[in-house]
Amino acid sequence: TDIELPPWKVELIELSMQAGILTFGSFKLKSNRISPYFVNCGLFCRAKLIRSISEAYAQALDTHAKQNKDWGFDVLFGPAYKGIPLCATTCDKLAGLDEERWGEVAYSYNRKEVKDHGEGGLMVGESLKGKRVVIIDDVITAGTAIREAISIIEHQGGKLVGIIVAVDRQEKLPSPAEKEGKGDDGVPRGSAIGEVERETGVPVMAVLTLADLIVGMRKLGREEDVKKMEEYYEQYKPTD
Ligand code: OMP
Repeated sequence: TDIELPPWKVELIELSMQAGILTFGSFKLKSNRISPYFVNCGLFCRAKLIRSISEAYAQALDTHAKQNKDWGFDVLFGPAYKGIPLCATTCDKLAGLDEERWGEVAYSYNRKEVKDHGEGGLMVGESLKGKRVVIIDDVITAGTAIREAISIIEHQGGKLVGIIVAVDRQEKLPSPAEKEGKGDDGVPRGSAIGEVERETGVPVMAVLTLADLIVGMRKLGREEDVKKMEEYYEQYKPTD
């Protein structure tokens, strides 16, 4: 974790801490792991916060496209609920960055309950059928939420070409016992992101990683929290 962080990352981490998006305590995760930190992207709900995070997503997507000339996408899919404001605001920022390249990109999201009147259906926004789709989501831990989003895209006839999240927690895949709530078996495993990349063959991009959060918190003088994050990382760090 000796990496130098660009100033915008330190600022984003500081803003997130002030807004309670990045919090410290004891949190039970979807994967049943108990974490000393939690990232609540639902709280990017104030003007300058949603602006910063959507700009960061847009920058990351634009940079990836510039570095991979044959890569691009038609639709940004934001899984309900937390992905919904993210896909809309990031689309807007993409057009602002480079209208020529991104002006025709669309967004789309799913409903949690299928609507049975009016236009009906599961999806809102651009159809995914035959389109190149990028998933935009909040946090990856074990990859469960992302897998659900991937299966929606498959059902809708879209072609997944990438995934972007705000935070990659850089954790190893859970063991079968862990999934049943029995705790970590201490066996080394690959990362959740690596596994998703192998399964899908598409890039998984992250605005921030746990390593970034650690460096940022250290810069902000929060040594106590840094220690807890490092201990947690030691327990769940992936082999890749
Ligand atoms: P996985 O499905 O295990 O990858 O966990 C990711 C999901 O867990 C996210 O989409 C969130 O709903 C939630 N989560 C957070 O929002 N922030 C965290 O710091 C950790 C989690 C989590 O439960 O792992």
